[in-house]
Amino acid sequence: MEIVVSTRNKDKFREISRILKDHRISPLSLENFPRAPKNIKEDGKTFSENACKKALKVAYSTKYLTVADDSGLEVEFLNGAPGIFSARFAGKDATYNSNNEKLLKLLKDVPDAKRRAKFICCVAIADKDGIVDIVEGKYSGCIGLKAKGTRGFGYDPIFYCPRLGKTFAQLNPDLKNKVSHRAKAFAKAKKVIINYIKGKKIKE
Ligand code: ITT
Repeated sequence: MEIVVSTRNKDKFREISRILKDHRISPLSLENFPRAPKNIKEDGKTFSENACKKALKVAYSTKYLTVADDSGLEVEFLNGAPGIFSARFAGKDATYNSNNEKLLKLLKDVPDAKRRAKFICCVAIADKDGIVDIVEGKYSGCIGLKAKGTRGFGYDPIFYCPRLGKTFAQLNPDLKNKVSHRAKAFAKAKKVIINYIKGKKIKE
């Protein structure tokens, strides 16, 4: 079954499509739907509200089963910031680099024990009639002292996983896609999608 992945972020699309892909699911990008809504305003107060908005708008417009991921990084020392503002932490024209620099600056001289952080990924699954389900995945680690590694995207170079002894940007992409917040959330989303497909077949 073809499903739409409602994201304009190519890095997220690459990870999501790799995690979701199997013989039953073909992920389609928004590039296949030129009339799908652009610049969906992320004005929710939670990851879940934003994920639902991104999934519903695209599902209504395309009529396809749609998944949307709203994700970000919560830093304990900053009381959960940047959180839902992760993409634009350093301002309206933020880049991955400027976000990372801002975060490292805010944590300058903060000792290791207080640099705990977690990635959150909330996934909303919707069809043309509304939300089908909402699932979430988390991954805990800490913010390193400087950027390391060239893989991944976003905050990956400064997100250190003590269990793996590496930043997310130093991981082989296949490993990140097995263990990350996104991997956990989309493993749950995959079950929801497969049940949805089975339910549809029974009705037909
Ligand atoms: P869409 O809304 O179009 O999906 P976006 O990039 O704006 O694209 P979000 O609002 O969900 O998506 O913001 C997610 C931000 O959180 C992303 O831009 C990164 O800065 C950060 N982020 C999320 N997952 C990440 C990951 O696996 N590694 C590093 N940074 C991540």
